[in-house]
Amino acid sequence: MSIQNTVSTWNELLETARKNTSARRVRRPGQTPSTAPIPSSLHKLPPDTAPPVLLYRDTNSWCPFCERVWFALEEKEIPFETEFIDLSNKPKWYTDLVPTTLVPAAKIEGNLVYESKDILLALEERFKDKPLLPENPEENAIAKQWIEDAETSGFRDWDIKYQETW
Ligand SMILES: N[C@@H](CCC(=O)N[C@@H](CS)C(=O)NCC(=O)O)C(=O)O
Repeated sequence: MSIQNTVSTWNELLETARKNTSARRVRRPGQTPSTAPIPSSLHKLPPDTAPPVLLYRDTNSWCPFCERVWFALEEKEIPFETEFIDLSNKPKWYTDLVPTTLVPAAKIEGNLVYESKDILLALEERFKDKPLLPENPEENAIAKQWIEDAETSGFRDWDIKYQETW
């Protein structure tokens, strides 16, 4: 078989992806990123209702601090919108808005929260239906320490610690 016959078209790849994942993406012609995931809980909102959370994240989709906030939003089934920030050319409105000028940041019902740890804790506090942290106070404290460690020691160190713990 020639190489040409083994290469899928974008549409074939899209079909394969659709069959194998429930995630849906929206096309963003002429923008970066060129596609973006559609939050799985947006459909829970009544029509013409603004989602309670606006997430500011990187255009690259590699920021681990943004990813953990995104995971939490999806796991907790919170409807949200995303605003992408180009880290190589941050807009002035963003650097004026967020004191650290880093991503992620979020507006939770209009209130600005930045630092991924603080966003995670604020989401947990405000949206209690699907808690991600354990109820047991001792376990809760350990989980919060992990959230802290992932930020201060880096994700690689935290991964090693996690594997050693379990
Ligand atoms: N402690 C911060 C770290 C965030 C962070 O380092 N974000 C990086 C992207 S992964 C960033 O905004 N970099 C842009 C810059 O340094 O100007 C948090 O947990 O939110």
